[in-house]
Amino acid sequence: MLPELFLDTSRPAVRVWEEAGRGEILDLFQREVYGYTPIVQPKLHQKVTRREQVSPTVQMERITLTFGLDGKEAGFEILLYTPVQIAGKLPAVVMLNPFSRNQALDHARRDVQHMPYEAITAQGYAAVYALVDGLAKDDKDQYSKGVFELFPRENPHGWGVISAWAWGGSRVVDYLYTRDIFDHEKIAVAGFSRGGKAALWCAAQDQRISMVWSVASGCTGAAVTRGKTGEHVADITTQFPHWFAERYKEYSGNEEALPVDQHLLLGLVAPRKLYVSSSSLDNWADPQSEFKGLALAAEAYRLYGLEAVDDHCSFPQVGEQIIKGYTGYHLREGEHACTTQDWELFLRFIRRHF
Ligand code: GTR
Repeated sequence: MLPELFLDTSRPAVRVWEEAGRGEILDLFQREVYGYTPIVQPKLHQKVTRREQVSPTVQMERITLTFGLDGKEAGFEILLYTPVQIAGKLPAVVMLNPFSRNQALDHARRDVQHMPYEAITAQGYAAVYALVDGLAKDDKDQYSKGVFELFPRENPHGWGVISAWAWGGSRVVDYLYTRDIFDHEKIAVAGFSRGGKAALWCAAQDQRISMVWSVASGCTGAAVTRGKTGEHVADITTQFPHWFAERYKEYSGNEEALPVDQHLLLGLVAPRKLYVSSSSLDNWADPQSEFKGLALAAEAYRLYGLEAVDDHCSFPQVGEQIIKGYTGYHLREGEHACTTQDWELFLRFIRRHF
C-alpha cells in the first residue's frame, strides 16, 4: 500500500495542504530518510576567483561561496556562465554536481560532467555548475569534513550527504538572490543520479526554486520505493551509509513500513514545475518506478487545479517525451547517463515555462 499525499484525507484543500499536510510530509522525509537540514544559516561570502570569456557569446565566472560558523568554515565553487549580450533578467539553470574528480573521470565517457552551457546561454538563461562535493566528499570515511564540521550529524535523524548537497543548492539560490541580473522567479535546479536525488530534495524544501529536473535519480530519488526493481533501500544504505539519515537503513527489506514514498517527495514540488527523465537500459534506477513517482505526484498538482503527467498517461516509448502542464518526462534510449539529448529535451520543457 502506498502512503497517501493527504494524511487527513477528509479535507484535501490547498490551505490545509500548505498549512499542515505539506509540512508533515516534509518532516517525515527529514526524520526517516534524508535527515534534518540545519536551520541556522551561516553568513554567505562570495569571491570571484576568475572571469573570462569562454566563447564569442559566453562569459564565465568562477566563484567561491564560503560559510562561516563559530570559527569554522566550509564552502564550494560554482561556475557561472552567462550570455555576453543580456536582454532583461536572466532565468538560471543550476546543476548540482556532487561527483568528485575521480568519479567524474570514471563517468566522463558517459557524459556525466556535461552541462551544455552554450545551448543554455543561447536560450537567454544563465548556467550554473555547482561543485557541491566541496561541501561533503562522497566518501563514507571522509564525508564528515567540510560542512559536517559546522553541522555534525548527532543522532540517527541527523542529515546525510545528499542533504548537504541539497543544502548547497539552496546556498546557490541565496547567491542568485544577491544579484539582480537574475530573474529570481525563474530558477531551475537539476542533477544527475545521486545529484538528481539532491536536486529533488533541495526543491522539495526550498520553495524559491521554480523548477526541478532529476536525471536518472532512481532509488530514493524519483522512483517509488515500494515494488521497485534494481536498487533497494538495503543496497543503497549499505553501499552509501553516509548519504541519508542513519535511521533510513532500518527500512532495509522493510520498505512497506516507510511512512512516506517518493511520489510524496515529488508532490512537495507542486505547484512548481517538475521534470523527470530516465534512461531505457537503467534497470538499477528503474524507469517504470520513476515514471510512476511522477504520475502519482499529479495528485498534488490537481489540488492546485494544475495539469500534470498522471496515471492516464501511459509509460512512454523509448525516445518519447511527455509534457503535460506543469510536469514532464522523457525516456532516453541508452544507459545511466546525462547526455546532450537529455538536455535538449529538458530545454524544450524549460522554454514552455521560462
Ligand atoms: C549508484 C547508486 C545509485 C545512483 C548512482 C549514481 O551506484 O547505487 O543510487 O545514485 O550510483 O549516482 O551514479
